[in-house]
Amino acid sequence: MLAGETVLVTGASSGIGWECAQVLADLGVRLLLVARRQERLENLAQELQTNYKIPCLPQALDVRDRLGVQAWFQNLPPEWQCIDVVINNAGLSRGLDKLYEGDIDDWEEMIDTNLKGLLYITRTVLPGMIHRGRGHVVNIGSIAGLAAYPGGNVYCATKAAVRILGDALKQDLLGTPVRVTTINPGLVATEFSPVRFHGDMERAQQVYQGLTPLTGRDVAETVAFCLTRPPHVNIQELTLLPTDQANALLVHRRE
Ligand code: NDP
Ligand code: 8X3
Repeated sequence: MLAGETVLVTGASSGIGWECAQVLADLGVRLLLVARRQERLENLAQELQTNYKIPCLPQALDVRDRLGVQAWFQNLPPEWQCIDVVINNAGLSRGLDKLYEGDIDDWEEMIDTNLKGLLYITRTVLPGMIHRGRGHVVNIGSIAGLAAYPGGNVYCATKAAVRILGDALKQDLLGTPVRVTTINPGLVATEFSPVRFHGDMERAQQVYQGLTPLTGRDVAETVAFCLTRPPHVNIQELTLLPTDQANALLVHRRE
């Protein structure tokens, strides 16, 4: 169903984005892979081209760079400009401080990446989708967008904004065949926690201690499920949690 379509994955150098690339490559799509770490993208592209014989274009891009996003799109080779699917996955959290003690640089980074970056990418690729009468926007939200947790403040706010933007975009697209899906994962074992804690691996590992988190592959397979529904079916929002997690605040840890 998806074979031959051009799929843009942001944040493809790690975690959920990296797994989305793997799962979608297996479905025979053409992959446009972006993130800041070019070498990782090139290794991934090479692996996918070899294993799945699909076209891949790895490109370094910082989604926070508004003009950079525009220039990136304008300079895409013509055969890559008709993007059928975008997976807005690039994102991060920084810190777990109380709001009144928070590092404002951390806030800027989260807002600029999770919110503004997602908007820049979406604004850039959507007109073509509408013009061609086909397309699907998948936004990776979070359980953190459904309810806040202590210290989650700005990260949770960015993910709540992703949900509302998905809802708003669906309304703006009504009457077009372009679909919009927001996926809200709970705890997923990726580089997310090491990034949140600025490389403090001990603290990062504590997040998943005593429970079985989701894997990036679990989320990627869910993305693939949403993308492969028939054209009249739009999964608007989907939350997936580890069995050991009930909500953003409540998890079950074994001794
Ligand atoms: P990772 O840290 O493993 O991956 C994050 C990806 O985002 C990397 O590829 C990173 O690449 C990319 N990225 C970060 N900043 C930028 C930027 N400015 N421009 C381009 N790419 C960027 O974490 P996850 O895979 O877990 O995170 C993916 C998404 O899933 C995020 O939006 C996150 O909020 C969300 N999420 C994660 C959950 C979890 O528990 N892990 C749960 C719910 C949602 P690079 O550094 O090379 O730029
Ligand atoms: C990532 C999941 O609960 O750490 O969005 O915020 S959580």
